[in-house]
Amino acid sequence: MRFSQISALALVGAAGAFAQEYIPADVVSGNPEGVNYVATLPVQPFFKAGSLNGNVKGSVSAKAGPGGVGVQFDVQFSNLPTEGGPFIYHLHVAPVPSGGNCTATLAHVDPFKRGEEPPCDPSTPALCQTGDLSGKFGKITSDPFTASYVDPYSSITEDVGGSFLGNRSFVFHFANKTRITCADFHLAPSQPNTTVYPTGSALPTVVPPTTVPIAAGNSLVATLGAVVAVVPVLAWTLFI
Ligand SMILES: *[C@@H]1O[C@H](CO)[C@@H](O)[C@H](O)[C@H]1NC(C)=O
Ligand SMILES: *[C@@H]1O[C@H](CO)[C@@H](O)[C@H](O)[C@H]1NC(C)=O
Ligand SMILES: *[C@@H]1O[C@H](CO)[C@@H](O)[C@H](O)[C@H]1NC(C)=O
Ligand SMILES: *[C@@H]1O[C@H](CO)[C@@H](O)[C@H](O)[C@H]1NC(C)=O
Ligand SMILES: [Cu+2]
Repeated sequence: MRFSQISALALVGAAGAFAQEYIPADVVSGNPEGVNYVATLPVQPFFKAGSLNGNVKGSVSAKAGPGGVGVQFDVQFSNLPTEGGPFIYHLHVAPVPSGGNCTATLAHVDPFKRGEEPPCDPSTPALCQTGDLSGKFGKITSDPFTASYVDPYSSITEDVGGSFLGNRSFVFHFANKTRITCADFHLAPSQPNTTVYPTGSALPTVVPPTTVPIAAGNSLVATLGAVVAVVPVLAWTLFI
């Protein structure tokens, strides 16, 4: 009896391990309209070496997704280091202590205990760490950089404790994960319910031709951006 019980448990365990490596994150509904959390980077960077000129400038803003499902993020960054990209950013578990120690923000928000490796596959975002925003929605490949997207797995209500971001922080990293700067989320004046973007989509921004490529690997992105920007101008010139 005991043997068969143990065998059954072992089988269930093995099947579980093979069938499902990760627990998919829950979609969060009931995020309240009119609640807006914003985290704005400080004037001084945490990582002071390298090619920084002052600090990276930018913010991550969070409000309810369409119908309260998920969180719409509006992110903007500029004044990036000229090397060490493409840069990544995540929601981190703990807030930033006074003094700005980004190490003390601890690990990524990961209520489903997925862990760091292998890296997030953006085609299966439910299996990524909920806080891995650049893993799911794109690394920072231009300066300035803006993006807007809805993450179904984030929360701005304390009822959903693990994925709640209001008492946490985000960290901005070099590609090699070294922490450059970080900021806490704070309640901000609510934003009107204006444009919402499709779940999981990035804002369709045209990269301005002045965009500076921030790493060799990104010159293609910058070139494509320039082409996208130039083609309509050519078309217009032919038209008039
Ligand atoms: C914003 O308004 C639209 C249209 O009225 C609605 O479909 C959407 O759910 C609203 N957004 C939120 C966050 O409630
Ligand atoms: C990460 O990259 C930055 C920029 O290139 C560099 O200054 C820093 O020393 C690197 N950190 C590690 C741990 O290699
Ligand atoms: C920053 O925080 C980490 C983790 O809490 C700690 O080990 C480290 O000593 C702190 N650094 C400074 C300069 O306080
Ligand atoms: C943030 O709030 C949530 C919900 O109340 C809680 O579960 C979590 O432990 C809090 N985290 C920190 C760092 O205070
Ligand atoms: Cu991080």
